Amino acid sequence: MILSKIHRRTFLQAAPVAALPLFLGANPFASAPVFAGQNAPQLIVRQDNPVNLEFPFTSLNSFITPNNLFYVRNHFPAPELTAADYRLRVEGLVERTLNLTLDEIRRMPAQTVTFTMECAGNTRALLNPPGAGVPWQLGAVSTAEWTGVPLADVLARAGVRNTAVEVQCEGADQGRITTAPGPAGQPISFARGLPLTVAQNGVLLAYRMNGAELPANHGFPLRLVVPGWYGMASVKWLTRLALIDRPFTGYFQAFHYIRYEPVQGQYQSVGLTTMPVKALIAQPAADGRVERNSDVRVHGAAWVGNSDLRQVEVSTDGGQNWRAARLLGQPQRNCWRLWEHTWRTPGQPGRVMLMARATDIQGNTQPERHDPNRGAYMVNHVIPVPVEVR
Ligand SMILES: Nc1nc2c(c(=O)[nH]1)N[C@H]1C(S)=C(S)[C@@H](COP(=O)(O)O)O[C@H]1N2
Ligand SMILES: [Mo]
Repeated sequence: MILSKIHRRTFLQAAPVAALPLFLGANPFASAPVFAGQNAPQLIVRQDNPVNLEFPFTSLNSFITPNNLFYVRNHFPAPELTAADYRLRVEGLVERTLNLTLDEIRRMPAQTVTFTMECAGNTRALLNPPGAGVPWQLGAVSTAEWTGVPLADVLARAGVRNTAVEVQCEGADQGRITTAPGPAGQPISFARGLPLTVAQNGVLLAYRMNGAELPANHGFPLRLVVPGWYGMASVKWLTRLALIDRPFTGYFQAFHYIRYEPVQGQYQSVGLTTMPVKALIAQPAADGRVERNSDVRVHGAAWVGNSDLRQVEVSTDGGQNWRAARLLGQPQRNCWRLWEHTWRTPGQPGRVMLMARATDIQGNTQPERHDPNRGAYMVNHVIPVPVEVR
């Protein structure tokens, strides 16, 4: 099987551990696979079963991520749904219960949105110590053009009663929770609650991805696309929408994808929503080598959910001095922006720490350190990238 081949190749290319005087603690990339530039980029296997695949971020060279390189985050094995048998059930606090076929959904007026989706656990493997969960490094983030029907239109067709406050969105994938703590016994499905105000505003029921039919691993035949929000909101293999009169408290809502926030001296759990501002460096890659006295292109991507970027800055001296990077292309709401900076390398050989830092139009910038109240989620602090000048 092709996956085991990728698996072997990826894990054999462990980078050497290096001494890093400028960074507190260990090299965050100590076990990072080095991208071999001469090979065609491939997804990096982070977990076999269920399959979890990372976009090889160091190969970033286009705004749109091709479907075969778009990261995959599955909690359970992908269900095998067929277009013919598929139904979307809309029920709960509605005037009319619906059982829509795929054809009925496809016959409704379609829209296309481009959206950068990031898993809330992206970059957690670079925490020190690494965060628990799928060990994502840089690439649990990708950008695609999604085509489908506005969720608002389907909800209008069902007629939402005015007591409804949320849409409970359920996928057809199921499994037992084996990692404690979790609900024991019966299999559960992946389900999330979406506030109606969000559900009726720019959320899509997508059946196409980058012009192609939605691939199996990305939710065939129908998935939610919630622009600006972390990926967990974009429920795949969507088969049921239930209008409910209180916030949903299922396992993937109340136990996962939360952070803690002090409210009057007490810590309360808060569900994750939109992606805070973040920039990552694609090249040079961690532990890469560059020639001294030369011009080197430092480049990557930066994004923020439900806001806009103001600037991306680059430091080539471990965070002492910062220079504005060049933002490429045009800004697009809820999409990453590619950026670059030309770095004149030092005349002397040695180790250098590269950093990138993005700021949004509200002035929010990336923190220097991870906030432990976010657990292994929402990792958006500045990530130092060690590079060897020779
Ligand atoms: N039904 C279902 N939907 C799901 C998931 C899942 O496991 N099952 N994973 C979620 C998470 S955590 C993320 S980050 C995105 C990933 O979407 P992708 O696999 O298309 O990249 O899907 C979300 N939707
Ligand atoms: Mo995720």
